[in-house]
Amino acid sequence: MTTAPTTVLLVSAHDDPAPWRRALANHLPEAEVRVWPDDDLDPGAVDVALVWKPPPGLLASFPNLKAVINLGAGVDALLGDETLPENVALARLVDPLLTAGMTEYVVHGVLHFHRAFPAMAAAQAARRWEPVIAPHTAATGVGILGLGELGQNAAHALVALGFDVAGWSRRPKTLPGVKNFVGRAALDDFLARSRILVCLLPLTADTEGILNAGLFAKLPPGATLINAGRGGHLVEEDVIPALDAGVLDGAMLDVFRHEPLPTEHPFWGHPKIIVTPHIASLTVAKSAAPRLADSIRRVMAGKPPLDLIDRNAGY
Ligand code: NDP
Ligand code: OXD
Repeated sequence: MTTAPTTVLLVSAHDDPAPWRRALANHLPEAEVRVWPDDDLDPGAVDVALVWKPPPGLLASFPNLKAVINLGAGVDALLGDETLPENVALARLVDPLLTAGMTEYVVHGVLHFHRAFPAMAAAQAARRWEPVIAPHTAATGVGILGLGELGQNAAHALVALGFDVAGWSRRPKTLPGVKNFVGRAALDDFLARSRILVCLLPLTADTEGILNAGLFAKLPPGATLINAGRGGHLVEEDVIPALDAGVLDGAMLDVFRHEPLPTEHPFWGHPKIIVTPHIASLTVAKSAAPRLADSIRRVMAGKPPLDLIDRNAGY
């Protein structure tokens, strides 16, 4: 008896399909990989969709779809599709290189602010020899909003550098060297000790707009902000007034409400804002494929995929 191959459909206008085809051929040779749009595709054949920002409504058109796996960690765009079938399991991506890349970005940003590189760049521009002596890392409180896959790894690297690291999450965590603050009730205490605040939250109804003037005022004066979560976390209009008032002393921003950030946006030219174009970390097909293959095999065996999304929590 011959069994039909697993049909995996790749849906992404942002990804080159070639590395995905190669990586899936290596790690999931039993699958037939199709790339959307595909005029010859039988919608009933699709077992699993691998997606990044799929067009709303598309996934509902595959009647035998068993699982959708998001090709990024953030699932806000996927969950925005109100037609997503209820009976289809949704999962997100966990990829060792995606995690490592985010840790590099966060460590770079934290060291940049901790070692006062913005002040030294300003001194250089004015040809002033002005040493700035940074405190020891142990005297600098770093607070990470979101202690998931990415937040935990970044926290671990910052602990290794000696920083005084705390993390905020919904459920309690025990992580070596990291003080854990749980839920809204603990947020103010967490903020009060966060000289450098890093946002690695998912964008959900609970976290939208969390980075706002009220929150900045609860940080130590002159704190700095690194946002690599989502643009929707930040109330953009609150940033420059907080910098002008000295409430914040700098911001490194990777994600924005409108991407690409419009050329006329005031963030581009502000001396205390570093803009990066949503590159804090990227999915790498070759490193993501082994776990995706395990996950797809689980689905085909009737089990839930790895890294399931909780639709109610929104991540
Ligand atoms: P995870 O789902 O692993 O972790 C999310 C963390 O946020 C968890 O610790 C969770 O708490 C916490 N959290 C969620 N909601 C709340 C809340 N209401 N209050 C307190 N804590 C909350 O996600 P990842 O770490 O994999 O990714 C995080 C985000 O990073 C993504 O959603 C995406 O938006 C962003 N990202 C950005 C990239 C970039 O290049 N800029 C690249 C990749 C991701 P708990 O542990 O208790 O569930
Ligand atoms: C992600 C991203 O969520 O790239 O993975 O932003």
